[in-house]
Amino acid sequence: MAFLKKLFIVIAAFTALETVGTAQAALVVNSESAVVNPNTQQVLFTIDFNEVPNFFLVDAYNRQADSFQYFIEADGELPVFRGSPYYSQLETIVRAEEIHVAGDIRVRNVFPIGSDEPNSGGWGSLRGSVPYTLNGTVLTFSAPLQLIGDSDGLFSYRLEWYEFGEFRGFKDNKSAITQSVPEHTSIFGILAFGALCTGLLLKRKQTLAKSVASPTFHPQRERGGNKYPVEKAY
Ligand SMILES: [Ca+2]
Repeated sequence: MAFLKKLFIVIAAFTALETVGTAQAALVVNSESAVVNPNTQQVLFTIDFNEVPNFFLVDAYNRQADSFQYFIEADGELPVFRGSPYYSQLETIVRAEEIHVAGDIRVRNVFPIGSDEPNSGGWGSLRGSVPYTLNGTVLTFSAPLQLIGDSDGLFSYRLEWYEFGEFRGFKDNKSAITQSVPEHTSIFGILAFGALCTGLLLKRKQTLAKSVASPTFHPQRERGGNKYPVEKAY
């Protein structure tokens, strides 16, 4: 029994160590999404990390402490890495690995691979860049659909994340589209409400005018049962 007790204590200690190690070691993406607004033609990317990422600390090889990349595939199919070479179906690379250079997220062409542009990470030429917002562990940024190489709002992607250039994990997903109310409908709604109000107002005015022109019998008034005391009328 004593042996078993010792064994349990050892196992418990290892488990505790492992838990602490996991919590402190690796960057993890808890959740993420890419939501397209068809009215604005913008994509809102959101990532919720397990800890506040550090994009400005770099090592001797100019690799960021934390970074991520999106691999965009405009046809909307999964997996995004298919065919030969594995990146042949991709349209765009979205790189957080270059945040430490100019403070923004860069959007690059896939081809030509091995471009010698500085900071490209071996991917193609620079197409554009977008700012991001970091609120605690939640990072968001918006990009025009056109900039990420899509036209209909339906695309698939792989999100990978890294620490000092070391691969830490990935998520494959597809874009979602917001169910927004078309603008013309809401304007129509406002106009319809306005017309209804005007109509009611006119009707009320007409009714008032009618009652002034031809007073009707009010038994309450005749009996002095008004809201106001009779004296006030004099
Ligand atoms: Ca598409």
